[in-house]
Amino acid sequence: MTSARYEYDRRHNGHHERIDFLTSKEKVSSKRKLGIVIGVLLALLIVAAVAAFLVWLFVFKDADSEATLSKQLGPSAQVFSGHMKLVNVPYNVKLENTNGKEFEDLADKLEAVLKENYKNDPLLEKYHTKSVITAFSEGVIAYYWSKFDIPVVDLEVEPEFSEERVLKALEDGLKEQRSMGSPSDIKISEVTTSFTDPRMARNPRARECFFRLEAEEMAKGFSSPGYPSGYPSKSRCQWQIRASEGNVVFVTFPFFHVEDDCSNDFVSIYDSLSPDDSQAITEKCGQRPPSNPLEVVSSGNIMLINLITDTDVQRPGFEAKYKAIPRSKVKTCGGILSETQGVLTSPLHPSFYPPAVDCKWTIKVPAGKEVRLKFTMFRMKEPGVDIRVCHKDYVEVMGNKYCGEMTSLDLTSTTNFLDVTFHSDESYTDKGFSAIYSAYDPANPCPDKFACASGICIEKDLQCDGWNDCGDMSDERKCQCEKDQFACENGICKPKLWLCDRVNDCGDGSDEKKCSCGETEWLCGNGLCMPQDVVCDGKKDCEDGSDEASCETSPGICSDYSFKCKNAECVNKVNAECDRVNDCSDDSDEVDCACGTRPYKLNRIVGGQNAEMGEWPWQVSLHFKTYGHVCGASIISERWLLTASHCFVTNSAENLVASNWQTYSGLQDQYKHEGVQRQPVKRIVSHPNYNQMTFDYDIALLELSEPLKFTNTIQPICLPASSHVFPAGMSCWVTGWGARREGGSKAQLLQKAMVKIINDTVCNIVTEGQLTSRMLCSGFLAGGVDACQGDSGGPLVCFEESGKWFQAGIVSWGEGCARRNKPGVYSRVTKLIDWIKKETEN
Ligand code: 4AZ
Repeated sequence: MTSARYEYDRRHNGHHERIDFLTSKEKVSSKRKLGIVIGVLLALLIVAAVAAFLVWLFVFKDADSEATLSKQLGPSAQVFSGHMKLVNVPYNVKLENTNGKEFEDLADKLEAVLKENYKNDPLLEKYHTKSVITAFSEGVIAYYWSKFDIPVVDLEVEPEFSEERVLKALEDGLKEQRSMGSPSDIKISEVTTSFTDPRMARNPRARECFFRLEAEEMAKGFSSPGYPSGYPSKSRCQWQIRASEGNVVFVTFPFFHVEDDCSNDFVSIYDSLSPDDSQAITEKCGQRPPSNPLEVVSSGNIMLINLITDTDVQRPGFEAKYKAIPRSKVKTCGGILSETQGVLTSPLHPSFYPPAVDCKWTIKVPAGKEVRLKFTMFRMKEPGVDIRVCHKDYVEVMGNKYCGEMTSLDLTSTTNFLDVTFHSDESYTDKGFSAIYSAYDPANPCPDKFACASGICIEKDLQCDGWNDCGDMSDERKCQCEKDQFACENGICKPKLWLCDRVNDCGDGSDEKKCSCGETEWLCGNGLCMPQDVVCDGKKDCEDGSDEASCETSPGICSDYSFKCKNAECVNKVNAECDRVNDCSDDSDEVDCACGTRPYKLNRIVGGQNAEMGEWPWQVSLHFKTYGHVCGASIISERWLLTASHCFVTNSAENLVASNWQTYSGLQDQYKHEGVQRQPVKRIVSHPNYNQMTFDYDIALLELSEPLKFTNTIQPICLPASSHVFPAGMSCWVTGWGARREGGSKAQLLQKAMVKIINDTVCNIVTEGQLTSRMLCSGFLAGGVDACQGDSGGPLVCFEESGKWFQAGIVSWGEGCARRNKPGVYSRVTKLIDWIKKETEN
């Protein structure tokens, strides 16, 4: 500050001096005249120097900095690849051997033809540096790539490179060859070209990490280099796979683990022998669970697999199995289906369907009946496709095209015929679809059931229960609302308890409309109105703290809803901990934040409730003696698990003996223990205030004998600060191997369910006053979704905007499971966090 002011004054003084000098002209002595001449000369000199400086600054310096910027960008490589059809060359299997003389001779000639053809375009000729023939296949088809290197100084020409331009030069070459005769003895009838990632361009004659494989009926295998210890960084590997004519190539990857970020490392698969974008089947990275292997198939008898690794991050890589399967098995699809019910799937489902396939099924049911078609799985995702248009791969039913990913699709015909067509184009394929169809009587479409407008049938008691069971709301219209129900404006009935709970239960917002407070009032989460000035006054006025939850920082004021930093500072920001922003001056809000993420690549099971491998990596199964799974728990650190006290404090003293328990982390299927870490319990720490009668303080900690090793499927959950707010209406998830219905048996596969946080007033009413401040309700008052016996101790987790999962609750109790107006009750972690911290520190 001081030095800045000093400089300002100095400049001002100098300025004044110059003004004085130029304005004192009245009486000029000869001595002065000389002084003036010298002064003017000096001034001219200064002006010239300033001008020279400005010229340098704006002309030369700019040019300099531009050159520096360009140097940072580096030269550009444009690569195009495709294939050429040769007409007068007989096919010889020896051409498949990239090291043989036959390959070399023909490749050399074609590489020269390509070079010649680029002379048709001065731009292409100037920058063309290399063309390489990578393979031949029957036809005769030659696969090539061409590279154009643009030096830094010419980077502005880069946008002029296009597929059309390259194709035109090559086609002009074909025309010349027709009119004037080819300079070589080779005739080309057809050529394609497509932009290609320069990293794919490799010369098969340089043998390093290049493989030619012959697919046969019996499956054979190959794996990425260094598998399973880890592939080398900066790998460029290629596998050319061929099958004999009349077959297609099928490849499955029983193990697949490549770096998560596809822009670094990836595997790309082509329905061609050149890495031609327009023939790409798929591009994948990340890790895949064995239950969801990548399985691809070619449309012809060739396939190219590329592995590109760029960074130093090394993953195990992949293991692949390949075989030839008769084309007739893949391409024969569709037909007439005349049974009254049946199944239809995309070719090879659930493997990826092949590129370039068309199928048509005609479902024909007895006259007078109609067809109901229900898709149980639908995944036809492709980059750059607008799912409203579906211009690439699609399923077409009754004039409508479907593509992308859908969780449910139910269709009904208007006659006793229904045509279903499936189309896949040359590029990008996916898992396809599976659908079931059945005939129904339009006069009585749903015997003993309710018929939705869409034609599907649902159980009768789902009608007018406040839930959109049909998917088109037809089960919730024209309902006579019960006494304890509220009539939404759209005609749906919802429980009165749901009025003004900040959740749009009606779907049209009418249940939340008439609860607005006056203009000068604030609406609390429980529906009560408070004067506006209670908001952000540092005091909790609403029962749910909503008046203090979303305040901007007001330094110095500490309320129950402030995050308390280690240095005793307060941050008045909602959910400041682990939100990837340093709010405390000592950064203590962002320590211990390696939690709440799931690194495993996921694949959703449509319509199901089975969790996937790695989806809930903090979930633990607690096994008691020989009884198997008894309770759930969550990982909160390498050594500590969080669970419910009622799993241990029972009428039997045995439950409190640590050695009677085993913990299973990384588990999804109770019978599959691959990648699972089994750990005995060293110590059970149950909350001293746990009350067996009321379930108050239903929380316990398990100390493990050995620390867990975190992996993609074993990760800790984030614990919320005591100030963390999980507002009513928030969607959270509960997971466990508990019973799938009240009184039912335990699940073999980990189950997941989305439940909503319920406001405390409603929760207290529905639990008949049994709620304490250490409890919270989550679920649906309509019932149907809930935790159940065996889920106890497991986590209720919520995804925060920061991109992390936080544990809001511990499954504790409830009246039965999934009953109407009887939501699940959970131990409230925010109220118990201080105890957790105290017990687990050091
Ligand atoms: C139990 O017995 C249990 N519906 C857990 C949760 C719920 C009910 C019972 C909540 O472990």
